[in-house]
Amino acid sequence: MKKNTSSRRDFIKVTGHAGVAAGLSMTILPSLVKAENEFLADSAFTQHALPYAYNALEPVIDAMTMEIHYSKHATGYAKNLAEACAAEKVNTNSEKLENLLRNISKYSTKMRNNGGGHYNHELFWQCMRPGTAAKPEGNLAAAIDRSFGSFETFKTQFSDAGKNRFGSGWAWLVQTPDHHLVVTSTPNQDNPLMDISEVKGTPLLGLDVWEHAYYLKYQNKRPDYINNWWNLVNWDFVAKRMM
Ligand code: MN3
Repeated sequence: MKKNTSSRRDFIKVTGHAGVAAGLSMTILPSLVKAENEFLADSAFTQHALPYAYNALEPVIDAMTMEIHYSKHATGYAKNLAEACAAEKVNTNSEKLENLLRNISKYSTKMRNNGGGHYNHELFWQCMRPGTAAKPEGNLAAAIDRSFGSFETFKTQFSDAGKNRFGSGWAWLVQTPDHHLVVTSTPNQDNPLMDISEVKGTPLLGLDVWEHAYYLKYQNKRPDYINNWWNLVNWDFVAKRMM
């Protein structure tokens, strides 16, 4: 594995589709640069390159965890999604992944687990960025205040959703169809786009609370992982996803 220590600016000079192959963090799709809110506009069914190096999120998330998470777990979801699409006659050139997820009850469990797994991880990588802790600004900050009362109240609700998810799953900040923001959590690789989800809407921010996301560094201490994870949130990306 080639180590990459260049800055984000250097990453975005290099474009291409090399992210389809596991373990390549040197490149980023042009679509990710131009409009992050349309992060799945191109080749939504394939795995894109990480927008930063495996070690870029240290010390919050260690390089080994990122490498295994991206190149084994997430790559596996993308591969199994491709198999499910082939078996269930989904044309990945014309079908929209979001649309498939909105109708997931019509497909197999393999499609649900891996379509969700692939989408959730592609979103998750973009929801994080190297650097120092930040807070939401502008419209997103105002929407959070309107929906939750304060940023701190939102943070507590979201953290609790992650801490209290029994077993494996995700915590989400969701924009509902009537444009409210809500916090929810889903089991396994489900997400709020899915028609089987209790709370439905557009996932703006997702947090992976599967043990594979934190166990090497945090072991059983999921709350510590969640508390530290706030330092990584890419609020600009989250804000751009609001409709
Ligand atoms: Mn994961």
